[in-house]
Amino acid sequence: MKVIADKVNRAERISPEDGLLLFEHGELGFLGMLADLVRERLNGNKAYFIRNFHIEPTNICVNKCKFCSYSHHFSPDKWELTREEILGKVLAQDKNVGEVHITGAVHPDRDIHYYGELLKLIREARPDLHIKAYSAVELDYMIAKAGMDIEAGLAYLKSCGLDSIPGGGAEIFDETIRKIICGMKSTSEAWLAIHEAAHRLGLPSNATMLYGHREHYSHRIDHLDRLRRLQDRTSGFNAFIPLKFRNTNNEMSGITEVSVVEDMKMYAISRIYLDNFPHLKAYWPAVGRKLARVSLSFGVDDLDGTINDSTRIYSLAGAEEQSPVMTVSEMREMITDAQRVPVERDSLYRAVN
Ligand code: V47
Ligand code: SF4
Repeated sequence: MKVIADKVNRAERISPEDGLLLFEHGELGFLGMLADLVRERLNGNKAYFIRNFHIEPTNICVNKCKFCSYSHHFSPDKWELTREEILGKVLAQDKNVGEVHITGAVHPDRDIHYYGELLKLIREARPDLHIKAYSAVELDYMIAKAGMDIEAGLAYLKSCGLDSIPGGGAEIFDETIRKIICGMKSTSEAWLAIHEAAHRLGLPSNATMLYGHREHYSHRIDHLDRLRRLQDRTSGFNAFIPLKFRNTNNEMSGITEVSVVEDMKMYAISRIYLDNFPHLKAYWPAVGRKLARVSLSFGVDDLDGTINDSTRIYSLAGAEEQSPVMTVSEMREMITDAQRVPVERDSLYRAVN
């Protein structure tokens, strides 16, 4: 532990073995202290938030992930928004809302041209809005369906208005566990290749990890390590977002959710391990606002956004926030309460206002 602390102090990279040791034997206060050091080195006293909203176009899905409470396989209804409904959601937003995050299920009948036209429609309605859209899993399906290669597909979507890619669909890269919990989904290799291609085209992205289910600590380190190696090559990731598995209303409901201590360990070790990721995000609709507040002391510097009650992925899976909305003053208050300076950001982490 002393050797690892010395490395972190000297801003030296820790090894996979060090990371595993931290998971297995690191005491929470010690991990928090090291993570705080890394966070402060990268982000000073700032903690970020953004005014954003989500659009979830459909819950009709070709896949059947066992942890999913959102898709039509586990919901009483099957639905898809029309273009008019999507446009209505965009037009309903205040002009200070700077980002839309679009992600949903993998619809069997929608192809890349449908999603490209959607981007154009949104771009025309709000030329200033940053469009962060389509997880690598959605992209993989729509690009393959069009018979395009990854680079051509992404370049087409970029030309329609795509600005960046969200981090969903990464789940857990270890192939054995991935097969058990979401065997039908795009492979880990495909997820990584799509993000790498996006970075080459100048589209930044985020990365996530679903933790607290069937995986072992070694699988978490393997996941972090594959991301760290990709980021070494491209520097295209903005943020890493650990996503705690929530067990309501899905095929994995028999698995007990991990403790808050485990959540904070996950944040802290992610911050220490991913020394080349500028930001660590706590997605408050998934963990609840109390835990998001605590996470600011375990390496987190970004609380995502105001959301405006526009996502159901987590409320359906049992998260505390059933109608997630956070006002700008609540964001500021939460951050100030943690002795940080609140910074309203745009999608590229530039301060606004
Ligand atoms: O990939 C689904 C996760 C992800 C459950 O890029 C679940 O800024 C826990 O990726 N328990 C989609 N997690 C959401 C996502 C995301 C969220 C916020 C910000 C960003 C960003 C990306 O949600 C899926 C999956 O890992 N998920 N079901 C569940 N039961
Ligand atoms: Fe479909 Fe995504 Fe749910 Fe998997 S997690 S079943 S890809 S909506």
